[in-house]
Amino acid sequence: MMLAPTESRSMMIAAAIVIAAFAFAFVAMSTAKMHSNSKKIDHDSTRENDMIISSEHSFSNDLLSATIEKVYLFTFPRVHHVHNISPFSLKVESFLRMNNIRYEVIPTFKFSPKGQIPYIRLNSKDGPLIADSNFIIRYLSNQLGLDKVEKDLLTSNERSVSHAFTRMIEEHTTQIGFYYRYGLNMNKFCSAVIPFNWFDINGPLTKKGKLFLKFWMFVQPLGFNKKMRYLSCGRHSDEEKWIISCQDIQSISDYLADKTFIFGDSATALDCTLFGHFAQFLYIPLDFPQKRYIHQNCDNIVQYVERFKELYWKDHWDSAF
Ligand SMILES: N[C@@H](CCC(=O)N[C@@H](CS)C(=O)NCC(=O)O)C(=O)O
Repeated sequence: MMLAPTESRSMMIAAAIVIAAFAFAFVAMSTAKMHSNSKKIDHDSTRENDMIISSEHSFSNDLLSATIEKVYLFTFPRVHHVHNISPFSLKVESFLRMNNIRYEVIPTFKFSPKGQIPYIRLNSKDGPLIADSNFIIRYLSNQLGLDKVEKDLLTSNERSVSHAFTRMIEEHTTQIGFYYRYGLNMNKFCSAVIPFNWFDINGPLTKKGKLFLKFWMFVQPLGFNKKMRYLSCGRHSDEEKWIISCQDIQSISDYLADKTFIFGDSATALDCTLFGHFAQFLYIPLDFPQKRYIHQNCDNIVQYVERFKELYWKDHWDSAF
């Protein structure tokens, strides 16, 4: 069917209008997106600046003006051999014990707003919350003046070492240890340390508790192996993972040498960190490659971990099991 010239002209005009409308919408949307991105960038850079300005604290004024009467430490329930399966919780609890801070452990599977364990609440079970072991220690140190003590005790070089070793063991060495126990040996790990009623924190053994344990044993290896794929150290072969994590351990052993604690005669926050992580390798009855390495090459670490446990945990370590 042929169109009359006037009809074909009006169809072309209609098509041109539709195309122009689409083009306009596209440009408008792109501009809006660019605008919102630039706003986002401004917002982010402002936040970053705030963080830099307040890098000493980065805690709210409410938290900074709080007095600390008692600390409630929210963490997983106790386990066999290593007290807590979270090295980060062991570290915080060690810090509380080392500094004689009044505390109570609240066993839980409820994670912090950051999606992790441990966290603390101040002065009551629903008091102000602080999440992440390093934030907790920084906050308590700041509030109780312990940071000044540590500043007087340590040189600036030692403080840099403390920072670097903390990051290394938490973000690298221990992640490889987690991969060994969760990614490759979840069943053996659970049989070794997890009490059969672990998930029954509020009462006697329930069907639900048993089911949770089964579910966790199924999902934890999947979740952790997925996480490992996103970590740079996860790209190496297993053999290489053991080697690079043992290199971390060797560097700590070399630095510790024959000192009582990592920086000499007095224990500091870094000793709490190292204890929390090494205790996992040494006391969990699993054949960690890192454990074998420590026993063969780093007797000073074995002695050091025992020394710390004896001094700051004593009978409390074994009391419940
Ligand atoms: N940076 C955190 C790490 C805490 C952490 O990794 N906790 C583990 C339990 S040991 C956890 O909550 N994992 C769950 C997750 O990260 O999704 C800290 O120092 O507290």
